[in-house]
Amino acid sequence: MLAGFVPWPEELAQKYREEGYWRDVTIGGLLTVWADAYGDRVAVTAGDHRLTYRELDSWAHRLTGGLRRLGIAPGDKVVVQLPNVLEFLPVFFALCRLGALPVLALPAHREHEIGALTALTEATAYVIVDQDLGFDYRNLARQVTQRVPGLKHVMVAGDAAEFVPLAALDTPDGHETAAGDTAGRPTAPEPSGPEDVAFFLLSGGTTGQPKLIPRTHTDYAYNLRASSEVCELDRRTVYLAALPVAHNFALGCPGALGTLHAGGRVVLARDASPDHAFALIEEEGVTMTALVPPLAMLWMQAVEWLDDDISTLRLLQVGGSKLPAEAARRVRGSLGCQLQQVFGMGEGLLNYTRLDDPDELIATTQGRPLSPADELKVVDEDGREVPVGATGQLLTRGPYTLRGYYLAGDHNFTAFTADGHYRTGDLVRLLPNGYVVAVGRTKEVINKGGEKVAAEELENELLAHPAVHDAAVVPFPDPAFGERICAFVVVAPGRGLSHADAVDFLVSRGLATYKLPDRLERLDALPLTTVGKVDKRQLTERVSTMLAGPETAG
Ligand code: OOB
Repeated sequence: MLAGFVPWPEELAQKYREEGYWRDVTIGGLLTVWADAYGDRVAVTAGDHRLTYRELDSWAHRLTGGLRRLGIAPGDKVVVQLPNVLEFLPVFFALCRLGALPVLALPAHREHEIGALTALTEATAYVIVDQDLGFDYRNLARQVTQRVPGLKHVMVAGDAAEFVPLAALDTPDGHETAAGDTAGRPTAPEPSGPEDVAFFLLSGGTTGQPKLIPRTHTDYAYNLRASSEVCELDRRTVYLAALPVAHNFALGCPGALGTLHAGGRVVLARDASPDHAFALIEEEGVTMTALVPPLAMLWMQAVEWLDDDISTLRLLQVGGSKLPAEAARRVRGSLGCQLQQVFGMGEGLLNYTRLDDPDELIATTQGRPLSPADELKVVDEDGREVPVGATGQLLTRGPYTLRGYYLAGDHNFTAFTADGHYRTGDLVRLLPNGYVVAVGRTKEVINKGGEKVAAEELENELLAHPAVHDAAVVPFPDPAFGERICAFVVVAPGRGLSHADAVDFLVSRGLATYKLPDRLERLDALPLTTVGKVDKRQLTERVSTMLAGPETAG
């Protein structure tokens, strides 16, 4: 078993097997099953390119051989940073079949994040696209390879420059084909089994260090299968991946993989802008998609001025941060489709409103757990369960919720209870009907419209600036994003630091753009609580009051 992975205790594992949550499947094996079942149906489209299930399967198969010949071995960690391009799924499946472990980075990540991830996992390879949305990932790869000597291979979708083109790995291998079954697939068993780690998702994080979420074949297979069922996907489903498929929501909730499970078709969008997405909805007859709240609100405005026909859209999933009830109530009238609220996390637990729930329940709650085997507890600050309906921190465990972050022993000690419940850091109310209402957080993470920024990480980066003596990062309310980021800094005497200076500095440090502070406020000293900790509540109130002032309106 992978060192640094915390498995479920055998007693629970056995229950999950017996009750049918965990089946004898691997992620790579699922693709084989789907290719056999859905053959020549179109599985995925990206721009003008399309792949049938069979083509996807054989591309993944050829890549598995190519990656192996390049020297990628079972157990190797491979950072995959691909936007929604056609190569994403073949690369993902090929690595899983090889027993190498994809580490799914987001397209928005930069040198700071990729460097940290690569170092933490001791990744030997990195997969990128040449360029996307005006950003050249090959420059990023140059920086990362300089910084992390262990990174041996960089593979590129598109024009590879000095790196390895993915196309060069896409070559038939006579030996493997000869040993394979009639479809040309190898008959040799995959090196990694159903209960092994298949890949890593990135956590939104609570500290300065990145946290990796190990997902096993069988847990994720259940995640995508059960999600596909709850969302009632079938062969007619056309799923628009508008959010990055590297994120759990668009990958397996039910996302791209849940759609393939049902025999539907995945349409990969370059971005989630209404102009692009609406055109794709009309052209491809998209029936469902998933968005974060700011995008859902933007789409509801855009229908007023765009005249694409989006009438095929039946289901809009919204999650990642809280969707205000007023916005939720407008979805049907505005976009002409059903809303589903999703309260989920890369760590596992997913809550969905059900398609036949009454509209008010859908508008005012964040759904109920996906699985009958999900265990949820809401506790007060002392860890005692609160009465039904009262607010407290959500703790959870279940058949697809991690038991520990990868290689994070000390952190796991606080992030999990002794009996293996994950402390979500989310403040919720649990209603008598089992539905969850998201209320807030205990963790120091800013949720900017679904994008998670750990306060500590940004504070550490600000503290690296020579003029900064002290720094504290807090959220402030925003009508579109729910929250935005305010950095309070104490600068050395005689030194100045403008918002623009800070942003330039953070960008030069290679920080992802979504983590940049929206406001910077200077203070002579940070306020402290009676026990001497930075008083973040006071800072949050201070920025909210400043914003309520007449001169800062808008
Ligand atoms: C999704 O996953 P992550 O890992 O990026 O973020 C998880 C955190 C949750 O702990 C919670 O704080 C917040 O995001 N969150 C929500 C929410 N959905 C997620 N807060 C309020 N309302 C919601 N509906 O964000 C994610 C993963 C899978 C599916 C959907 C979202």
